[in-house]
Amino acid sequence: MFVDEAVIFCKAGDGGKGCQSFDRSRPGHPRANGGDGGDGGSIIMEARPNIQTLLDFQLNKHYSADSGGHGSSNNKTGYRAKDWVLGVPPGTEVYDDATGELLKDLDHVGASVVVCKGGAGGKSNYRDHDATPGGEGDAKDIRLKLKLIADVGIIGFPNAGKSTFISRVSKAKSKIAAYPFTTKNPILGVVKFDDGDTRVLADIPGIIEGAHEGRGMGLEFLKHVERTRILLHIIDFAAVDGRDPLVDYKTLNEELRRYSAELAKKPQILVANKMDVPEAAEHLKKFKKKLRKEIFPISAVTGEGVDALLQRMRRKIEDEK
Ligand SMILES: Nc1nc2c(ncn2[C@@H]2O[C@H](COP(=O)(O)OP(=O)(O)OP(=O)(O)O)[C@@H](O)[C@H]2O)c(=O)[nH]1
Ligand SMILES: [Mg+2]
Repeated sequence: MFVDEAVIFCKAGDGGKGCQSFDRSRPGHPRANGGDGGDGGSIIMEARPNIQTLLDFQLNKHYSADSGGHGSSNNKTGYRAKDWVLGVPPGTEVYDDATGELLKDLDHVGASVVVCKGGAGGKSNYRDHDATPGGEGDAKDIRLKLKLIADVGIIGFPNAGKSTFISRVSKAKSKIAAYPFTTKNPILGVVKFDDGDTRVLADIPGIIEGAHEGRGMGLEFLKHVERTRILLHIIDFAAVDGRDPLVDYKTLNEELRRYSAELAKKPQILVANKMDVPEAAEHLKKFKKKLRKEIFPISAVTGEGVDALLQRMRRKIEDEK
């Protein structure tokens, strides 16, 4: 299951107590010999490859790191508790839920942030006049928001052929079927070019008119294409049941604009899909008469036109870098 938001409670470990003790082996000459307390463990979030969802954080919402050990006599220091490093998908934004402050955007593999710092171990009487208790570990609610990282976002109406396309050009297994909203979650696919270079595509659920009012799957999934460099806008040119590709094109862009002006400005490559259907050529002719924009005719089923599209896509990504 794909989960892109979660709130968890994190508590870092407390510092161990410093020890107050004396060596009294020489009568009349007590010597302080307490040990320091150990530091409590911190809680750290780190972006890791191969994690694609925040599902684990919906199932398990409490994370507390161990406290440090107390110091003891004979200058024995308490043990330092281990930090707890929680792996999250790259693209996870980490917020302090109470203040709404963005602590860090973990936008690449290896990026990390300490969300709750462990308490410092207390000082012993060996170090200070009087031993001190350890510090308290931080505790807070942390909100995690995942925005997938991909070079290309694939958008379009339900049934336009988005999943068919991503399944043809990558190893992604996006479910394909002749009914709307087959795709319920964003799916990433990696396109590999002949020279070994790769680009990441994101297939998201279809968008329909009124999506901004919550119709269909709504616009929620558009956040997963916010970080992409370009969009592939796939339009269904089979246009059965009296549909008009130009109306589809305009309607989808209007929904995009309502979601975010910035996203609406993102460069698009227009794709005329289902060109293997006999009526499609006629629909494309009409479309081109009314809209003078570059458009790539393809068939995601037969593969016709797909290579030319991929080459264009690759160049356009470079242009946007
Ligand atoms: N003839 C023809 N049919 C296609 C082509 N591409 C997709 N289809 C068919 O169109 C239907 C929908 O394809 P999907 O790839 O599931 O469409 P989608 O855009 O991912 O749809 P949602 O996930 O519901 O938004 C399926 O029956 C596909 O077989 C094409 O190039 N030619
Ligand atoms: Mg789909």
